This record gives sequence, structure tokens and C-alpha cells, in this order.
Amino acid sequence: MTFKHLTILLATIMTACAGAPRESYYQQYAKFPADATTDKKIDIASRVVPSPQQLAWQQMELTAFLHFGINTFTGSEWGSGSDDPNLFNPTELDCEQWVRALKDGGFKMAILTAKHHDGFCLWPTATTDYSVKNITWRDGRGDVVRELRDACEKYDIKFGFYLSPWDRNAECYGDSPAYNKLFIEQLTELLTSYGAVDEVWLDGACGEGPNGRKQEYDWESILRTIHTLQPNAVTAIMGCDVRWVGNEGGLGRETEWSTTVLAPGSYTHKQEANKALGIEETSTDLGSRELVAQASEIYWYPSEVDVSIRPGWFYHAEQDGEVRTLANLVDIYYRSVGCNSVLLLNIPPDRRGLIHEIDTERIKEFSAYLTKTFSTNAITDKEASWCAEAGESHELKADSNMTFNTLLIQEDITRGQRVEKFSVEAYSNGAWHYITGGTTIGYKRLLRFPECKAERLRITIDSSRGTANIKTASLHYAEPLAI
Ligand code: FUL
Repeated sequence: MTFKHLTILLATIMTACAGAPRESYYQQYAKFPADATTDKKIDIASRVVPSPQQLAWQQMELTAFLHFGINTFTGSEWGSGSDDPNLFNPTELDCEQWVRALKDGGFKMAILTAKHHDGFCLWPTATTDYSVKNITWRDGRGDVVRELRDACEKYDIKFGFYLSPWDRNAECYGDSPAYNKLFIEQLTELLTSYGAVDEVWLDGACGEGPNGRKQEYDWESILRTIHTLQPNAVTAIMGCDVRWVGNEGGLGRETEWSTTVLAPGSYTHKQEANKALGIEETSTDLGSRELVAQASEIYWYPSEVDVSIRPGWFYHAEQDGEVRTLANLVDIYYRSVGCNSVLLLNIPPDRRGLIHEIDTERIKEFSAYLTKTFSTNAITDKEASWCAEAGESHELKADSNMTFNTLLIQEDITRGQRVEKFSVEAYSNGAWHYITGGTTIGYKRLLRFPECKAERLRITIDSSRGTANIKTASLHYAEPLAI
């Protein structure tokens, strides 16, 4: 077991609905009793809630990836680990420029590739010579991690790092105990010398072929190190708090359960448990009733959509003309944040050590578009939160002069994720008209539909795992964008 939050929360909490019974919740994990019926399992699943760290992470919505390193200077995506470290030579490095650009783009956290698969370290580590410490750039006194951390502090955004477990430079890679020791030393340096860390990103990539060096990672010690040194950090992908959505194209699922039976990456019996259920990170269904019925455990393990603003993860000048369009980024936003996920958008700094002007401009437009779309709301009720049993409808008043084409709806996930199906109707010209509907809601669901106006809106919870707790619903107008 490697989880830090795997304690069953026994405290009972008053539900939001007047007169409703008290409920108890399971923080991040629940084990089903051996004799649990499907109904019992579904009931337990409906009361699994995020840890405080997971909740804070989900509320950020927009986070940024910064792929920067030797690859930026060699033009490759996966460095061999044998490139001359002196190639790393950003002529105008300015992490404050990165963070100002991210802030203007609405991003709440920056995650830097402190070390990618090539093994080159962007901080002056004591664990290897393959780092900024042994190069001509800044006479070996540069530290990109420090510079970014300070910039995040100055502009008040959160900070995280990506430390690639796969390391093509480390000689001991494949000598499992020796490499695990080195990896934990690297983590320890990063977790103890740079102040608060909010996300540690540990990917699962490994390109070593059948005859390559096979490394058995000691996930238990790796995770324990992170949880001990930075208890507020979430661990992503091979961690236990944040799940890879399953693709790198910016595509969240239509039906996205944060309460899932997929065992997290670092979990000791992950492979066995997931194989028994016939699921993996890329599966379409990770949380249906049918799957829950077959499972013996359930997790709060929400999805993160990682995608690059450019074709590559690293900056390549020849891709300057291929930066994603505003329409495409907005689409990704609807498919990620709007599908109960956090967006982790990669915006890679260039060889100068700056975020390129095209990218800065694009994320600024992106932020302006989202601010404009969501700053007006056709719903006029001041209070738009309510509880509903399956089959119940709730009406909200709307400004009949306002045109809208987008619904935003959220569940109060501190009480679990419950809605399985909902439908939305608008009242206009003396009749109700169906306008949209969906399956899961979770932290946030955005739905687009043809423009309309309404005097009232009616939302029906068609199917739910117990009482649905709707936190908010609002109606917006999103200007159409040319593709
Ligand atoms: C993957 C890596 O192999 C890619 O290079 C990139 O860093 C992506 C975000 O994660 O595992």
C-alpha cells in the first residue's frame, strides 16, 4: 500500500438538503465488504470523496506544462541521454516571462520537466554530472527550477515538477535498487530545496526494448518520500491522486467518473486488479455500474488531460506555424475542464528560454475568450444549488432576452460524484423544449447546443447514485469560432 490518504473518513457530515439524513464519506478510497451487493457497492461509490489536496487541484481547472531541456536544443523529443550537456544554452532565460504569460492565460500552476527521459537535470543536483551544474551556461551556476519556483512565488501561481522515472543517462538505470536510491535522492533534493510543491508528475513511459535495461521501480518508497516531504502535493500518473486521461490529444470522456475502479499507477496490485476487470487507463468505461458491481475496491482518482499547444512536447522552431488555433484550444477546454477533468496544457519555452510570442498571444486570446463567455449568465436565480433524487426536476428562472448556447453545471464533489444521466429543457413560447443532456457531471460539465432563449430552465436528474447535490448551473453565450 502506498497511499497517504487511504483512511476511511468516518465522520458524519450533514447533507446539503434540508431534512435529509446524515451521510458518512470515504476519503479517496473504499474497500467493498466481501458480501456487498451491487446496490451496496453503488451506495459506497456515491460516498467516496476527494482528499483536500485533490479538491484544491481540481479547482485549479487550468494548469500548464513546461517541457524544457536538452531536447529544446537538439530538436528531439526523446533525447538519448548522451547529448553534450553544453548544448543546453538558453540565451535569454526569463522564467518570470513564462509565468506572466501563464498567468495572463488563466493558468494556476506551472509544471516543469526538471528531468526528462534523457536524464539532464535542470537543477544543480548532487546525484549526477549530467546537469546545469557542469556546463558553460551561466558558468555552471544556473538553476532553472529555482528561477521558475521564484517566479511562481512572485506571481502567486502554484508549482510542480515532472521527474521522469525513465532515465537514459543514469548508468545505474536497470540496477533497480541503485536507481531507486538515485531517483529518491533526486526527488528529495527537489522536494526539500525549493519550497512548496503542489504536483509531482511521474509518467509511465519507458522505451527500453526487450533487451534493454528493465527497472523495477520502488513506488512505495517513491510515494512515501513525496507524501512525507510535501504532504500537500498531489502525485500524478504513476502516483495515486491524479489519473492520466488516456490520450495526449486533449480528449476527455463524455462519461468521466472521478470515482473509478481503475487501480492507481503506484498501487501494489494494480496490474492484477485492473486485468481482472479488463480495464486500463485508456478504457472508455472506468466507472459504470456494471464495472463497480465486479470490483472489490473503488478510488477517487480524477482525470487530467495533458496535451501540447504544439505538435511536439518540446519547442521546435519549425512548428511555429502549427500552434493550436483558438478554436481548437477552446474545443479542448470543453473536452477537458468541461468533461470533469483538469487541463494540463503544455506550452514549451524556446531556445532563448522564453515562451514564444505566438504561444503567449494564443493563450491570452484563450483566456479572454473564456472570461467573456462565462462572465454573463442568463440564469437570474441568485441561488442555483439544489438536491435531487433520480427522476426529480428543478426549475431556474432565466432572462428571456439573453441568447445562450452553453450550459455549465457542477456537482458538489465534496459529497461525491453521483449523477449518471440528466436532461435540460428550456421554456419559451409557452412550451418546454429539450435543449441538451448528458451522462456524468462531476466537478464540472459544459454542454454546447444551438442558440436559444428561455424564460425558465428545467434540469431533470434522470439517474443518480443516491441524492444528487448540484452545486451550480448557469447559461452562457459562447461566440462561434471559425475552425
Ligand atoms: C510522456 C513522455 O514520453 C513525453 O515525451 C511527454 O513528456 C509526455 C507528457 O509524457 O510520457
